[in-house]
This record gives sequence, structure tokens and C-alpha cells, in this order.
Amino acid sequence: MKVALVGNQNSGKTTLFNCLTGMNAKIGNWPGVTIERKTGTIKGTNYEIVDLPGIYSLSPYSTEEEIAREYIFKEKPDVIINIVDATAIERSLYLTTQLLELDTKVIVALNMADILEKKGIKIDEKNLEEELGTKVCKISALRETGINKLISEIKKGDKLKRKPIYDVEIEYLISTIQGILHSSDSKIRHSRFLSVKLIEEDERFDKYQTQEIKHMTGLLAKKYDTDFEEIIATQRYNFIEKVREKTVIYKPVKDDLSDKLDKIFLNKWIAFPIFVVIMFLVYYLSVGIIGSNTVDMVSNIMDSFSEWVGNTLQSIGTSEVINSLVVDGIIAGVGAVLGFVPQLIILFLCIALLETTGYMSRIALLLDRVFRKIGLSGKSLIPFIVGSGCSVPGIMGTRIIENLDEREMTTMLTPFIPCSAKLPIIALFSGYFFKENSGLVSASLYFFAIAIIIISAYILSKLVFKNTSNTYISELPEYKLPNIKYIAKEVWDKVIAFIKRAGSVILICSIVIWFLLSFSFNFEYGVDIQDSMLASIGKSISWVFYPILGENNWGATVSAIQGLVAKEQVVSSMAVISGFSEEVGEGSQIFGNNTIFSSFTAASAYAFMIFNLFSAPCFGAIGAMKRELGSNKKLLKVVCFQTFLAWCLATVTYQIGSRIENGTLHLADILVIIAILLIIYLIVKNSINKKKDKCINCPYSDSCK
Ligand SMILES: Nc1nc2c(ncn2[C@@H]2O[C@H](COP(=O)(O)OP(=O)(O)OP(=O)(O)O)[C@@H](O)[C@H]2O)c(=O)[nH]1
Ligand SMILES: [Mg+2]
Repeated sequence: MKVALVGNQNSGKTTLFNCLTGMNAKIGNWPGVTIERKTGTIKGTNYEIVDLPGIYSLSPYSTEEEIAREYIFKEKPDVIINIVDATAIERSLYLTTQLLELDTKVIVALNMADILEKKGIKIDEKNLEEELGTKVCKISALRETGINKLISEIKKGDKLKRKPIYDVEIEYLISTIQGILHSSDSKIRHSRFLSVKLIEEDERFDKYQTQEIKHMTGLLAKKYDTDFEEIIATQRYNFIEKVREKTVIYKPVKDDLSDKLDKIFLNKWIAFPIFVVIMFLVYYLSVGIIGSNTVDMVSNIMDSFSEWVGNTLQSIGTSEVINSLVVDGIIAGVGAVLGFVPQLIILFLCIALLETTGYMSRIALLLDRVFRKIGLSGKSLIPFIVGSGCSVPGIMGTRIIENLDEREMTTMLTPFIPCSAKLPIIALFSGYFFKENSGLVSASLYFFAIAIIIISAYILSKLVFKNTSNTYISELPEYKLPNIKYIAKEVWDKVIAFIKRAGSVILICSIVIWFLLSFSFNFEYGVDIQDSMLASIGKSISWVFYPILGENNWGATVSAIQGLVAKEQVVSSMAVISGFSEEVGEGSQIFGNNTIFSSFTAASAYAFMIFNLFSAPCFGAIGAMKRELGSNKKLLKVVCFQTFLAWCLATVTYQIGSRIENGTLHLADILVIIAILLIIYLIVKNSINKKKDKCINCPYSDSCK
């Protein structure tokens, strides 16, 4: 038996899936969490159950909606459990009316029963069952109530008779078309659904269309003065309204907390400052407070551990090479990254809170108007916030955006948001160079990233992605108290994934870096670090970073390049390289005196962070971008754009920052730079306008596009 979970976004499908299967699929309080189907088995049975992305109708608009529709039609589930958010019944029943047109058995699961009373909503389950002509079960997926009854309903037959929805004439036309369809193919499935689609003249079902059906539809169409798509939709809504009147009673509730909170969080004047303060707090807590308190402690533990391992290895008689591999390579590299786990726990905790409480959707709505002006949609913000944990799910989350140009632009810009793997870089540099202001500096990078995203989106929507749509966000989830179990699981999963990466990718890279540092190209061990393979490679390309660092620093160069493997690897590599320099300073192991990195200044540190923030993301995220962009050519363009932009921004940052540091920044310089930028802007704008004029007058403009 195959059971499919179908319902609107954010109605609780995945929560029910987890409850029925005992699995741990990702849930979240915003629309579009599930973007791929997930299969499991209902506990205590052998029924296969499939969790699908949320849909609002059976006519898909975006990629993940297509997945849900495909499953229903191609995989032919035996039972559809239609999850309906009982607190928003009118909106949810639209899909229900479509599902009831299929030949598949449908059970309506009225979810969120636990909060109905608080919201003053009373639903007569039996009556609703009569009105819809299908089985209805009141459940709470979160509190796990009503679940056994739901499971027992899956086994039973589908005895209730579906109710007519439309006018008598349309119903008559539908049954006539059903007759025609059956006479040409006696085994045809979903004939009622198909007939409605043929009446609506939906192009996707053209292969079933015949002259006879067209003729009959045309005759009836003369009676109505609008097209059938609209008539069908209106009659569905009329049906839903009648059902609601007969089955739902609303009692006035005095204080709806969600409304009250929205008066604050969506207030015209204070909403944006609140967002800034909240994001500042996220970074202040994770990098600032927790960072400054844990960095020394963790580095002391690591020092003692590596000393102990070194002594133990020596005492059992290992050779110098092996000792160095373990202590200077593996422990230095992996340890440098693991030291940031306490900060990451706080960052993950904050992101999970923003996601589950429903605040993230408020920020999306808040920025919707700004984003739409620059060719993005408010929905783009969801990938951006999910991306502060990791870019990969952020990039995959772009599937919820219907418009192709908006989606590709969001895919391209999501890696700009500082992800958790970039946090070690930010924490390391800001902690050392900006000390008590480290929280402020880290938060500044987050807002800098948003500013660059807005500017890039504006320019890209004018130059490349011109067909953006102006879709707007129409749904706001309720504020919900964070579910401790869920948050703990989220944080745990992400921390474990981070530690696993340290134990695999970072470990292997550390060994490679140790090898390249320990040997020269003649394979001599123990050569001066400046003669090592890594130094030779780094020196040949370090000129690329000269404008960012103000010097040819091969160590920083090779470390930044390793960011392609994993962004944490930048820190790990710096730790291994600095361990190889003569002396390692107290508490400031990487930037202490006599290390390769001791020449870093605040300006080059900030510029280096900027480069790592905006340059091409790690291979994992590049792979995700390839999947979403669907072509290597586009991917190459995107990666080049990101890296070139990163280099330019970092160069400007260093050039201005170092002049501020030396006190040699002249107002005249700034004015000349602004004038140059203005001229470039005018030239670009002018050439775009010229191209536009040319296109308007060109006879091939349509095919050329
Ligand atoms: N109060 C209450 N909240 C619930 C219930 N079921 C789910 N939720 C919450 O509703 C939100 C959405 O749950 P999900 O299971 O992610 O919803 P979904 O339908 O899978 O959403 P998409 O994957 O985005 O389509 C989460 O915050 C859940 O904790 C319920 O029975 N009662
Ligand atoms: Mg889901």
C-alpha cells in the first residue's frame, strides 16, 4: 500500500510523516521546507508513506510543486492523506476540492487540532465528512493525537459518495466528457479531474482534447461571459464557502498573540531596526561573547592535548616524521577547526530559533518590497537565512521561487551570506584584530553581505536577469513557541555534520598540507618552510593577493584557495602553516611573532575576510549551484563572477583600510574614486540604453532574445 501526504505548504505534512514513521525529516515554520520527496514506512505496518513538497493546487508553478504532482499522477498512490491546516480551512480546501476529483482514496487530516480552541475555532468533523463526501480525521501531528484513528482509516474502503461542486450544467458536461473519455479508453484514471481540465482548456492535457469536447464546452461557454478556468475556480470557492458555513464556527478571541507580535515585528518604523538588532545579537552572542570566552580555553586544551600526543608518540619510539604528521599536521589542522564548535552551537541555535518561531517569514515579508524592486522576491530571503547555517540547503531552497530569473539570481547570491563554515574565519580574524569589537565586526560582515546582495541583484536584474516577475509573499505562518526537541535535533545534526567534516575532508587536507610543507620538490624532508613545495606553489601565485594583503603572502594565498574544498579549511591550513614557522606566540598561535601571518594588519584581515566571504563557495555548494542552475556554462559564469567580485571588494577594502590605518587617506582620493565609479556607472547605463534602443528598432529582436 502506498500512502501520499499531500497538502499546502507549512500545514504539518513532514511533522505527521515523522510521527508516522519515526523518522527525522526536516520541519520548519515557514512555507517550502520540504523540496524533495521522502519515503518511509508507517510504524507497525508495511505501508509505504511519502512526504511531498507543499502545493496549493494540482497545477504546478515551481519545481518542487511539480515533484508533488508527478508523484500523484505517475506513482499512483493507493491513498492520499490530505493534510489541512484546520486553522486556515478555507485556503486549504481548494486543493482538497481538486484531490476529491481524482479516483484515488482521499482522507482529510485536519491538523493543528491542538490550537483550534485557543483560536476560537470549532469544526464539526462529522458534518465536514458529509459535506465533502470523504473521511475526515482531526489530528495533531505535533502532539501526536488522533494518529491511530488515521492509520486505521487507511485500511478501510472508501465508501462515502463525493459531492457535486459545480452548477448542474457544468456537472452534466463533466459526466458527458467522462463518458467520452471512458469510451475511448475504458481503463482511463481520474476521468473527472481530466474532464475539468479539458473544460478549462489546460494545455497540459491537450492529448485528451477532441473536437467533440471542444464543441460541447464552446456551447456552454456562451452562457457564461468569462473563461472556464475562472468559472471553475469561482464555483470551487463558492462550494468551500458553503462547506465552511455549515461546519466551522468562529468565536471571537480577545488577544491573538500572532497579531499582537506582528504589530511590533512588522511595524513600519521599528521592524527594520529590530531585524538589525536581532542579527547583530546573533553574531554578538556567537562570535563576540561566546568566542572571547571559549577561544583561549579551547586553544589551551588543544595545546595540552597535542603536547600529550607528541610525548606519547616519542615515548613509544615513533620517528620524527610521523610525530610531525600527527602533531603539526592532523592535530593542528583538525583542532583549529574543532575549536569553533562552541560558537557554532550558538549560531545554529539562533538560526533554528529564527526559523521555527516564524520570525524568518516576517523578515521575508519585511524585505519583500525592497527585494521586488531589485528583481528578487521576498522568498529569496529564506534561502539567505537558511544559508547562514550552510549554503547547500540554502541554494536548494531556491526551488520555492517560481520565476526562473529570480531563482537563478538567488542561487548565485546565496553563497554571499556568511555560512557556518565561514564563521571560523570571521571569528579568528575579528577575535584577534578587533578584540572587544569582534561581535560588531562579524555583524558588520553580515550586513555588508546583504548590501552587496542588494547592489548585485539590482545591477544583475538590469543587465542579465531581466524577466523577474514581481511575485509577492502571500502567506505568513503563525508564530509558534520553539519546539525544544526539534531545536536540539537541528543543532545536534548540524554540529555533528561539522565535526564529521573536520574528521574527513579537513583531516585529509591537513595531511596533504603537512606533506607539501614538510617536503621540497626534491622530496627532502625537514627543509626550511620557505623551500617547501607549498611555499613554492604559493609564491608563484601570491601576486594575485598582493592588492588585498599589501604583500606577497604565500601562506594566506594557498589557504584562501583551499576554501574551495571547505571554508573551514582556510583556518585549518593557516594553523598547520603557522605551526611550521619558528616560534608560535602565546594565545595567538596563528598571528604571533615570526609566523608567516604576523604581517597581517586590521585592514588586510578585514579584506581577507571579505575575499573569503564572497569568493566561490566550497565544492559542496558549487555542486548544489550546478544542480539548481542546470548547466556548466552558467555555473562557470557564476563562479567567475563571485570570485572576481570578491577580489575587487577585498582590494578596495584593503586600499581604503590601509590608508586609514596609516593616516594617509585623503579626501581628494575618495572624491576621485567616487568620480571614476560614477563615470563607469554612466557608461554602463548608457550602453544598456543604447542596446535597448537598438533592440527596439531591430527586426530580429524577438528571435534574438
Ligand atoms: N501547533 C501545532 N503545530 C504543528 C502541528 N503540526 C505541525 N506543526 C508546526 O507547523 C510547522 C510546519 O510543519 P512542517 O511539518 O514543516 O510542515 P510541512 O507541511 O511539511 O511544510 P512544507 O514542507 O514547507 O510544505 C512547524 O513549525 C510544526 O512544528 C500541530 O499539530 N500543531
Ligand atoms: Mg515538509
